[in-house]
Amino acid sequence: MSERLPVRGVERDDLTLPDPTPDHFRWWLLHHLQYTVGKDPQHASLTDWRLALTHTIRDRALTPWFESTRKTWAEDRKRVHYLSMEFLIGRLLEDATINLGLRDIAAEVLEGLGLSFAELTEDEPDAALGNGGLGRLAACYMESMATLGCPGFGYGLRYEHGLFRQSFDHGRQVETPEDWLATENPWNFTRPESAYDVGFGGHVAAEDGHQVWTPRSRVKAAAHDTPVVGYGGNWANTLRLWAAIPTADFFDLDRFNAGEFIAASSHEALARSLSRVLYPNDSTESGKELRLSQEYFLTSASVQDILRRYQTNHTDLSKLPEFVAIQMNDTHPAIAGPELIRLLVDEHGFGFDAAADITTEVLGYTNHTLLPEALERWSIGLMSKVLPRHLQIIERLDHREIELCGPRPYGVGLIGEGAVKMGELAFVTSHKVNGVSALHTDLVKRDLFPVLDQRHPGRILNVTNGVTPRRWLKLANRPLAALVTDTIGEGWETDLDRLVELENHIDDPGFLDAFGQTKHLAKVRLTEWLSERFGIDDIPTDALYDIQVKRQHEYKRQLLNILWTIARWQRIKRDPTNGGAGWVPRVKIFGGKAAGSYQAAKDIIRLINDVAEVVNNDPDTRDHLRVIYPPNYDVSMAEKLIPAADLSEQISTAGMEASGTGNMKFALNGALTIGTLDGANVEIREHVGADNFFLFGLTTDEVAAERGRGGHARAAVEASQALRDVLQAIAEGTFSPGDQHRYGSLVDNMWNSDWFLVASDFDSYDAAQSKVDEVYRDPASWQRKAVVNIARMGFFSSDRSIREYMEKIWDVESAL
Ligand code: 26V
Repeated sequence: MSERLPVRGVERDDLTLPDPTPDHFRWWLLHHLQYTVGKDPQHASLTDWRLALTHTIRDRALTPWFESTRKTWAEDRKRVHYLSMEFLIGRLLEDATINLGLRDIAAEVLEGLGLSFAELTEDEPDAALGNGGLGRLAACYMESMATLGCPGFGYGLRYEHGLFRQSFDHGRQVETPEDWLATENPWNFTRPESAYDVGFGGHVAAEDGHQVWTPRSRVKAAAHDTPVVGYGGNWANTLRLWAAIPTADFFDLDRFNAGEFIAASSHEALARSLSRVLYPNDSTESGKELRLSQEYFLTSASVQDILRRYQTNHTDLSKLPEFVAIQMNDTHPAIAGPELIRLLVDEHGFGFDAAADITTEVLGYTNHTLLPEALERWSIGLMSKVLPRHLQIIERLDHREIELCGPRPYGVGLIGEGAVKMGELAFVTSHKVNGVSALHTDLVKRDLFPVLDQRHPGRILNVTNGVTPRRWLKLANRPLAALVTDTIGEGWETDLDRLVELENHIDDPGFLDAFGQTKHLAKVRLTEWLSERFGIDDIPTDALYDIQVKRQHEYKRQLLNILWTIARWQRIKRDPTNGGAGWVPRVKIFGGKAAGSYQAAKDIIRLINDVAEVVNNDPDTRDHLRVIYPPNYDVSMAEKLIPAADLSEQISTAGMEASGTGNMKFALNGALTIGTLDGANVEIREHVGADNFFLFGLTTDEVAAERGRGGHARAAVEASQALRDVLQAIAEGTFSPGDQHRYGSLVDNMWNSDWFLVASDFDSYDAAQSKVDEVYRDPASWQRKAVVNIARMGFFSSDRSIREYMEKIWDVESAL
């Protein structure tokens, strides 16, 4: 059935495809349309052609995929396994086409057929198997690992429904289910032979001195593979997503025969729910049994798969760390420690300490947030119900930590206040723990794990995040990418530090002008799309594009941005000519989803839309100020918005944004940042220089001090005339006619609480925004700064990040 059959007479290169000529490519495309998609070219739809193109490109990805797999086996190489509950991959077709070097030929052939490459690629559903930064980072890292020839796997869940779709109803966010699997997905290879049972619940009993776990139920995890091709097509790795399928014992034939049709399949429904839907990152309420079960489902299937693969050509499991590295993307897969120990002890006869040592050498843990509500804790009650054997192991690990490092202060252990602390668990079962920016890593050491850091010196390290320049420059911004290539030659795609060579041209007016044209082109392209797609018309293309796109969260302070926008509107109304100087026209663009149950964030979305309604329809200000909020921000929308930005809003309360990665994408596309000293903003500013960054706001330490001052909110509001005017307008119902109290609690919060220090930073932000206007009035000066930003972005390539992981955490070498 699923075993390999020995074959004869098939040589390695028999089926390897040569580089295609346009004629070949055309032949393959028509072949796939007819014989794979099954459509007559005379009757094929856009989707039919897109599927045919995908198969044509996919064919070319398979050779490097097979070759990479063979080479890894042949050379018995160490592999990296990136475990993540989220992979926010977006569309794959154009990315794969570019990485395989087929973009030009594909476009040419399609044009010859009267078709458009852009239209075809736009037809692909955007795979949104993630919430935001953490999931998108996983996708960038998969692409960089493939580009660098780092042998590896991504392991995740194949959610039937990714992140919900967002629409607006009279300004209010409405969520509807997302449906990316509704159409056939040619990138998916189902691997029924790679399936594992994952147990849940039940009990543990001691037998002959061993602990034996008898789960109450089992769910089968079935592998679905997607090839991830690196730039240049020299290497490809696998993204393996698990789908939950009910096993035979999930269907109760006795009950069915007794006429209990629904009860007979209730277990089946439970089993399927494991990979049914992605959790939005708001779930602060406890009792999320399904979430814990999803985490274990991903982790157990992946760890079993990793051991199975290792044992294919190894017998000695104590050598596992020489061949296997597992990275935990936040604590979501942190049950990997106990799971690996369980398998080593219960199924392979290892002693507990040996198993724990092996596990710790294999695992690494990346922390992505300090927000208390996002630090996972699972109650003892839930753990003992769902994972009783793992709870035993965690208790033992907790004792072992004391055995190894001595007595410790109260509150430091893996278990506290009736719950397992997953961050602490991940920490003690990993040989390396990393933060995602220099500042964040300092705070991980200082505030999150100060005692564990002392007890395990050197375990915490920093690896600053990065983004892939293939998707975020070459794919998203073709005109700018072409200008870069014309100016410094090829090769920057895999050696992003070479962008510094652009600085040789910052005094060349011709070059600056060419850069300005690429920016203008991106604005034109964006406005056309906004008009076609959302009916948002007449957006000026000669304005300053000021963009904030990211998940809606109070700490990210979209509120600060919209309050300032109101202040601007009031000023324009008060002084239409700006004292004769005129106003720098601004297009303010917002994008991002709020988790369905996060009311405060949803209120802010509504306020932004309400403000847009008033401002955009005000004939006094229309020419100087627009506010737009296209719904359903996703990876594909980011690819359109980011290239058009002049100004990148990175304005979180200092100390709260672990890194940010949008900040890097914007700067790489020549936007200047207005930002706080938070996350990777700090390093971006160091790289581009203070003159080329609009800094404002309190620092992390000042934030702590300010919060400690009684009445800080009221004091800050009272100190700012501009802010008071804004809050008064909101409170009077200026943006909610007939519903004066709509923003009552928002305004009240500003005066009386303001945890995120919007008021405290308002005037500083306002001053930075004035500076923005001033610089923008001198196009050459602005463009010079923008180009310096691009030129200094080399450090923020995810290739650099992945090289650091390979060297400092995974101890793995490139196979290329
Ligand atoms: C928490 C939860 C809680 C339960 C339900 C599902 C869920 C999903 C995600 C999270 C935590 C998300 C943490 C996160 O996304 N952090 C972001 O990571 C980025 C990549 O390192 C970083 O750039 C952002 O600053 C950081 O907010």
